[in-house]
Amino acid sequence: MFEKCLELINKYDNIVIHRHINPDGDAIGSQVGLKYLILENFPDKNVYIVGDNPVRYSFMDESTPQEVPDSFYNDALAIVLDTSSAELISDQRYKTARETFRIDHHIQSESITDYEVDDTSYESCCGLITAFAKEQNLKLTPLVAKSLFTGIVTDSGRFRYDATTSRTFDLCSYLMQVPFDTDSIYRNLYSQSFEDVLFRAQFILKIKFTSHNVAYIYSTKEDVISYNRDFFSISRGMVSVMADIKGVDIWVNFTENEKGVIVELRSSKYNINKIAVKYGGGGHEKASGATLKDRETAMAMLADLDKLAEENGNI
Ligand SMILES: [Mn+2]
Repeated sequence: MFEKCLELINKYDNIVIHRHINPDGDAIGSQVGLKYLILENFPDKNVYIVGDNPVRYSFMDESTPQEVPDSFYNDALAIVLDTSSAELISDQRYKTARETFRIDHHIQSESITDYEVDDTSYESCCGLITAFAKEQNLKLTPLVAKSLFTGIVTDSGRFRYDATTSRTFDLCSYLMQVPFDTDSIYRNLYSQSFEDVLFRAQFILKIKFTSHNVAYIYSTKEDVISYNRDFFSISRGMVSVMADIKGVDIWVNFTENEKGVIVELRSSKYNINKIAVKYGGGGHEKASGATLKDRETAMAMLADLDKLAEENGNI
């Protein structure tokens, strides 16, 4: 599956690894994991990682993005990880690389690189990088294994989402042949400041329900200013306060910004992706996002989600 990837890595001395903006554990884990996997097995290569700041995931080892001069791209391979959407790639200079390759597990909307491996049956991009290491018999290091394991853990919802399969555990078993501290990963993932606990509590109090039990939160532009937080920690960060409520199978977080209304949709049971796509968004079957033009469109989407819940028997 990864022959072309190996061929390209062999061919280029200069490699830049890109990921999506607002990186999550999988984006950072796959980026750092692949970088050190290449450096360990091809020690003469120059491999860099670029992108915006990892913020929430800055606890991950070696996650700080590097400075790469424009000229480096002239004779470089750019590898794009964990995104299927061109505008979500952090650092658009990937387009200036001699050749481009993409490894991803998202539903593909368009072809954006010269070559790619896109397999939506994987729980994470880190799972795919691990499969690459295993298939090509590459040597792992503790840093590589820890980075990839972190991405598998975060993107599988701690091994909880449907995408978690026996292969997920096979790949983790493979990574754990190398010693690394799993407890430190979980400590970093679960610990939160008291301020964050209070912030979540504020959102919990804002939860509303449609007649068929779709949970939602709507934050206006004014609300967003009053939170005094970065947008991402409000929009994607707070959707999870509605997870695990008994009787709620669909939940949505609407957050206004200058582009319109940013929506994060989740479901524990149903395919909400089709509704995200209907409104120009995308993502996964049970976790998708979209950007809507105004509150009215947001309410139309909420009505569609309510209908989906009704059709599936929610009272
Ligand atoms: Mn991912």
